[in-house]
Amino acid sequence: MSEKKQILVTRSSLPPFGEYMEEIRPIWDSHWLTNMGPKHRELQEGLQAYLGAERLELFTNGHMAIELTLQALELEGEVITTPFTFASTTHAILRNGLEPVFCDIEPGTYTLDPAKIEERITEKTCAILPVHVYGNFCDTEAIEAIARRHGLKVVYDACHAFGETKDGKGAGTFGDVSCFSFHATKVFNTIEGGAACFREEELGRRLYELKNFGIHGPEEVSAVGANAKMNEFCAAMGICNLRHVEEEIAKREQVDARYRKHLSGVPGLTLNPDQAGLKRNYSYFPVLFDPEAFGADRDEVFAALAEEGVGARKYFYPLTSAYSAFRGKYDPEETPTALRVSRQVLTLPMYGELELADVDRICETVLRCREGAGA
Ligand code: T4K
Repeated sequence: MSEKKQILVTRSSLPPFGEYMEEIRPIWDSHWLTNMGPKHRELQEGLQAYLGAERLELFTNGHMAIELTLQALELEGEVITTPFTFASTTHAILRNGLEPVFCDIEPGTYTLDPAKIEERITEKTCAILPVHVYGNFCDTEAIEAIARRHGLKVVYDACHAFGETKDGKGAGTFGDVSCFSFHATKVFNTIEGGAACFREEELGRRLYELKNFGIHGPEEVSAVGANAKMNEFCAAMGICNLRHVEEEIAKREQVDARYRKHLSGVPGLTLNPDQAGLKRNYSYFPVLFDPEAFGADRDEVFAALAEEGVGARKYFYPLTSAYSAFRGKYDPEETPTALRVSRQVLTLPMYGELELADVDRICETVLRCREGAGA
């Protein structure tokens, strides 16, 4: 009996081994391993240009970029946000002593629904924290108009939007701050890493200090910061991967097209939408399964794929508002669209090296789950 080939939801993209070795040689020679060294500075400049950001600070990961951004903005009170996201978004709010106020998402893009934001604003609201989930772009115009009307800050969780442009504008140019993740599972990785993109010089100074314990000078610590500095080996990985990222995105586009060839127009399946003016990065391939119309529910498809050695994932189930950590403090029923999407969504494997024949096999398994398909 032959062992089934295992396919996981993603696979880190890596540069050629020799290229990385060359990149880290100067680190060996200089013994300068971390604390904002030359590789850190080089990657910072490269990313600033690539993301179209006026200013950019690097961090150990996307989570610390968000958490320290909220701290640097000196926010107090309530933050309007989406529960349809990774733990990080909600945790960053709570770890700053702020209160998340969960707002529902749009059924088409799964991003924060601007029509539902204003009813959630109170005198305590200080900011909006939307997520460009799966690289689907938020309605930035509507969100930022609301923020202006009410004097609120906007911090985008852009952890899924690396390299995207909306109407020609880089994803790093929106809101007061846009935060990115460069985790191993992302389109672009620095092993672990992240960045915040922004315009204000003073904010940059605060972020720089907060990621280094709040150290202001050799004899002054002016804030309660953390240690969130990207090290030189991670920066070197980023420098290499940045040279290949367009190639990675182009390969993912082929994978996306192959999935669509098999799954578009199938009753009961909803694929990621087309968004006018958006240059995509193809970071995820989410599919919603409507059990009535498709004939099988998300969990049945998940199990069938697992049986075939395919590790699809339920990103993002459960909603963050339903986490046991919060002991029933929030009510997921208050965001019915997010709740439905979280129960129907499955993200299928997506990475540049994924073979198209494997995409065919994954789709065959998915389609075999339909009622009466003769599995
Ligand atoms: N905001 C949003 C919206 C996010 O999605 C995330 C992170 C953040 C904020 C915070 O950014 P970071 O602080 O993480 O930079 C993964 C990632 O750890 C996480 O970065 C990501 N979102 C989340 C959606 O997915 P897990 O627990 O599902 O990862 P794991 O270990 O199960 O890996 C998934 C698959 O990736 C594996 O099956 C195989 C592959 N893989 C994994 C690793 C660790 C590799 O190929 N290489 C690897 O090194 O969270």
